[in-house]
Parts: sequence; structure tokens; C-alpha cells
Amino acid sequence: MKNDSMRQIADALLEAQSIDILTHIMMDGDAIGSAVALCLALRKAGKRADVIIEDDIAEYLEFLDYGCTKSVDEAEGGADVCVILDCSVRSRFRERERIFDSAAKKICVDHHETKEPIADLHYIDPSSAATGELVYLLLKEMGAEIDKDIASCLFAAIATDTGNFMYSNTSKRSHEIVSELYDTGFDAYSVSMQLYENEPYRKIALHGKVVAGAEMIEGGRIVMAKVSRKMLEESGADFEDTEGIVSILRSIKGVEAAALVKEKKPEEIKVSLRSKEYVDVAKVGSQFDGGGHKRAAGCTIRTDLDTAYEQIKEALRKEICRG
Ligand SMILES: [Mn+2]
Repeated sequence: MKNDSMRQIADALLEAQSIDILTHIMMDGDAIGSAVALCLALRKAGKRADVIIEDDIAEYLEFLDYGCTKSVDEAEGGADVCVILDCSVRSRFRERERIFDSAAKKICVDHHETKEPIADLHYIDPSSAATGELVYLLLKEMGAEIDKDIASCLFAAIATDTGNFMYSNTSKRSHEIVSELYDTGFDAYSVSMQLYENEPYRKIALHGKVVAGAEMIEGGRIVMAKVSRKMLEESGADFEDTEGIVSILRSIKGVEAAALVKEKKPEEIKVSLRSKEYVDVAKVGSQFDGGGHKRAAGCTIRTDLDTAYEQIKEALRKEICRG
């Protein structure tokens, strides 16, 4: 798929008076950070801009809202431009499709591998560690002034999607952008504290329970764990509290691939997949209509928890033998 230029996207935004910004459901730090950063910059330029959401913001990311989010029920749609960030598939913004479709012009900026164009203008860069990096480049192209709040959002976006500058996607550019964000005088320590040192006890208790029940397979090269509704209830935890468990699993010595199989609702099983060096988990995810990156992917399987678990185990085993 051919990209349009950042210049064309910047011009389309500068010409617009009203902009609706979307990102994927189950927002992570990159999704909300990118969306709110762009929203703040557009509002500063005197435009009507909102981030339209269809599900709740995870508690640990609520501080990144900056008054920018609006629920889909309150949104009118029909904006001059609708921008979709960190997402390029309709299945991840289903309840907001009318907002997207009713906009005069549609723009997609993302770093997920994608084949099907969904907008009028695209900037898709899978080599970018975070959509936050692309939003930074876009703001520069627009001549927007990056203030402390915008810097906090972009820092959160880049820090979370690079696993605190540890994942293989982290590049010189990631550090260069962050180093420029420091020039705004934003408080990186405070953002990091809110992101990483602010966990509710119930979440850590859930993590302990799930990790204790993990299964090591293929000589310890694969680790898998499951989260049932019952385990959530017993820990008093929410589904969102499963965030981060799969990274703990992957961090185990000798593990190449990790899978966390989570029962969101009966017959709605969410799977998070991670790998370290050679297993392409995006391939595994895509076998179940999901996707993502080589080292981090996911999918939804519509069956019961145990069946989904076995299906993922089989798929990962095949993939690790190929690798
Ligand atoms: Mn992202």
C-alpha cells in the first residue's frame, strides 16, 4: 500500500475546522496518548477537535484524557476530517463507524502492518515503534507548538509501545523524539510514575494468581496462561487488569513465545501473544482473524476458554517448530 505524504495529511488537518479523532478499542498508552496529543494541538489551533471513544479508558491511562474524550453517544459525526490513529481495521472501531463514514475526509495514521486502505489519506509505517512517533512528525509538519501536555501524551505513547525503550522496535528516532519532548519541560518522572508505579492491589494479586498457573511447554520455549471470569471475580479484578501479564510471561528465562488466553465474556476469548526473537506471533494471530506485530499480536476466538487455549497452543507449537 502506498503512503500519502505527511505534508498532505498536515494540509488536510490545517484546512479543516472540525476534526473527530478515533483510535482502537481497549486503548493502550500509544492509542490514547497519540489521539489526545493530536486533539490538544488541533484545539490550540482554534479547531473543534474531539477524541471519540466507545469503551472505558483503563484506570492507569485516565490521566492522559486532558478533557479530550467524548463518548460515541454524545458525538454528532459529520466532521470535516476524521482521523483514525494506531488502528487501520474497522473491526476495532465498530460502534464508531458512523463517525468515520460521515466525515468529509478520512485520514489513517498507524504503525500496524496493513493491506486494505480504509481512508482517503494514509500514513502507515510499521517500522515506527509507536503511532506517537508518527503524530510527533505530523505535528512538526503542521507547525504546531508542542507544549507540556502534548509532550506528556507523546512520551506516554512512545514509552508504553516500546516497553520503556526496551522492545526491538525502539529506534534512534524514538530516543530523538523523546529528547526533543524534554525541551518542553514536561515532567517525565511524573508520567512514568502514573504509568508504572500506580497499580491497584487487585491487579497485582491477579497477576500473581495467573502467573502461578502458567504452563511451560516445548521445553520451556513457550509459556501459556489463562484467565477465566472466575479468576477475575476471585481477585476482585476487571478484565483490563490483565494488562501486562503477558509481558511477565515472556520475561521468563528461556521463553521465546508467550500467550495469555483471557475469557472476556463466555465465548469471547481474547488472546495476547508475545515473542522474543524468532517466532512471528502476528502470523499466529492472523490464523484467528487477529493481527499485530511480529513480537506482539492478538486475536479474539469465539469459543470456550479451554478450547481457545488448546487451539492457540497448537498454533504456537507449529510456529515455533518452523522458527
Ligand atoms: Mn501502537
